[in-house]
Amino acid sequence: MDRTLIILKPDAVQRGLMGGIIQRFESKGLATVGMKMTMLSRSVVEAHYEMHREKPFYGSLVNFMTSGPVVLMVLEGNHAVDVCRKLIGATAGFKAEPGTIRGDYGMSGANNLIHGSDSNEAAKVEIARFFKADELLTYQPALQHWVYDTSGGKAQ
Ligand code: D4T
Repeated sequence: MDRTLIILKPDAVQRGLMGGIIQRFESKGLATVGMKMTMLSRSVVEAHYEMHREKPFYGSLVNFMTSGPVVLMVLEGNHAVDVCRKLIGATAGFKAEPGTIRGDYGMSGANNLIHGSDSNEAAKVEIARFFKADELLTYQPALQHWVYDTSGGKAQ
């Protein structure tokens, strides 16, 4: 099974969209193996968005991400990274397709509600950045054999 890091950004928390967003991941069949609400420090946000350091929006992005509480989640499932990126939609709310989280809930290219890792490699780094090993839980989701075909001994 693959894992991905999700951040419900400060606008999602302030707008009361946490439940609606989390519901989509649960309904899809992803398992939540880690979740916590916190305020991010500037240093951790700067590390997370290091690849954008030279971009004109970097300063406002760091300010935005540290402006209020966020929810950090680790979701698990087959192809979790790609599945979540599809559910999340294009970066800017005004471009994202209806039916996606950003397409349904957002208008902005900056206040875009949610982050999802963009590769398995990035997910590993990001999960380690935001979660200690003992904050990630291993358990058997009760409905897993209905979400997947597990008849061959593997979830497919
Ligand atoms: P994140 O990383 O937040 O999931 O967003 P994306 O993966 O979809 O998009 P990104 O890395 O290109 O952008 C990171 C972050 O920067 C903000 N942003 C982006 C912005 O404020 N202005 C911009 O012009 C762009 C491109 C939004 C998301």
